[in-house]
Amino acid sequence: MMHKKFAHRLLLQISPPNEHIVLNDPWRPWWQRYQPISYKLCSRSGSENELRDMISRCNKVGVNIYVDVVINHMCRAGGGEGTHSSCGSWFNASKKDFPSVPYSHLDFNNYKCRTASGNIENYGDKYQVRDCRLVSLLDLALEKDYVRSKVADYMNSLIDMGVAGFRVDATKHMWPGDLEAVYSRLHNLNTSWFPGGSRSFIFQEVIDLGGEAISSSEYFHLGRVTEFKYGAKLGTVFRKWDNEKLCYTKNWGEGWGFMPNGNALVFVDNHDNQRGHGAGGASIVTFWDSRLHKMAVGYMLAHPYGVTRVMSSYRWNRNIVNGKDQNDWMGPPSHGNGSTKPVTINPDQTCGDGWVCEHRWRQIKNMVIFRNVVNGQPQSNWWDNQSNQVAFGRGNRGFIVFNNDDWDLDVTLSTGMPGGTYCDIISGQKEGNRCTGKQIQVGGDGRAHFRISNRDEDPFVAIHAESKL
Ligand code: LAG
Ligand code: CA
Repeated sequence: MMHKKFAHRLLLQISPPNEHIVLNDPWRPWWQRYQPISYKLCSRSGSENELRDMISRCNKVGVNIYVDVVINHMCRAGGGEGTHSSCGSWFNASKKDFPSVPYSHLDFNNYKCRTASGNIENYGDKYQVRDCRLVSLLDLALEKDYVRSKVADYMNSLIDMGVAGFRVDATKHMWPGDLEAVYSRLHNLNTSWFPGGSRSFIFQEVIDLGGEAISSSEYFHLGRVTEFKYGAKLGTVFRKWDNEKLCYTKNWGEGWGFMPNGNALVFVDNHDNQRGHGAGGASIVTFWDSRLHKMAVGYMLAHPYGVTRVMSSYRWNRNIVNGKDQNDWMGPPSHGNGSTKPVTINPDQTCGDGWVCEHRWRQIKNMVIFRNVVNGQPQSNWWDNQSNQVAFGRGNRGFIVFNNDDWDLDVTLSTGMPGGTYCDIISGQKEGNRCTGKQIQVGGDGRAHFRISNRDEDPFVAIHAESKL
């Protein structure tokens, strides 16, 4: 039997844990971790032993680890020669020599790429996108059995340590057949933590907003795929840009032209688009707009579409000039030697020292529990005011109400929930036999009265089966 504490299963994606380049200009940007030097497990986050220790401590408390694997490329073509790397491995970027893997110039897509610069110049040409260099990064020849075996060995070393799966970086830039060959070599998950025969959960990063040569669907048979339209559209809706209204999300999901529910990995923001990298643009809602962010993440977690991912961030000196953040490169809170500082936890359980930890915000943490409590239930009892006030349930297990209008919400709704007194999990939660925030009375007929001021700290209310007194 599952221990109660484990009933709410949590998944955790970590930054690339392998050896990466170390850069001085700009100083230790976060994106140095997307420039591999080898598959040794030491990064600015720590050593192999520290990684192993984290994986086993997390697995013990029901938090499974998913690793961001950068397997399309190594460091930048002009990345120099020397030991400016996180484990101190020597490399020579201009000779394409990475002896700690080892990879030599034979392991890269050299003349296979037909552009003059050797870089991707036209996203309308799928050969360029797969065989040329993404932003000058040395492109691996994944068609080679040798390269496939090195990549699979790296992923297997992580599986054997106890990780549960992978976020595959830059998937669009790799041929589906090459990925299939790599995935087919992966071990089953470690039976110290997972049932025998378990396979990795794989989600692949493909930016497909439409209008390019490569479509997300080319990767559906290999694993889940990121749906970048989701956060871009949800941000537009919550910001009320382009005349969008929350009531238009009645058919949210496939009805909005997103990929099939069973293929999608969805998120409000990610490490790229929260700072203007990647895709999504200005509509993306991040912790910098915390009130909207809590609402958008709440909406995502309440809605049945997709497998959901919550972002957890650090703060940086954001400095937007003409729409571009001049400090979009700034890395996490770091020591003088560039290693990442530990996350400090305040007495109230929030994070300190520059760590934002959205996943610890009460509203977001409680909505993750909501999602688990309503798991498997269909969307039900939709209501809207033809503007930005909407409500919906998940069978008889949960109900949520949003007020993103500039006036109060005051309405009686059918919730589908059994009668009783429920604690709102946004303004507070259930503690013992009382609510620390608002209480919602559901009548024997399933109807309940909701009042949400547009000036509330968080203008939404959510109740679920386990928040009942
Ligand atoms: C990804 N997904 O496909 C990651 O989500 C994204 O964070 C990675 O880019 C990218 N693919 C490559 O793994 C990040 C930064 C880039 C950065 C790159 C390499 O968003 O800005 O490029 O990592 O570190 C940087 C400079 C470029 C330069 C390149 C090589 O911004 O101008 O050409 O380094 O020097
Ligand atoms: Ca490639």
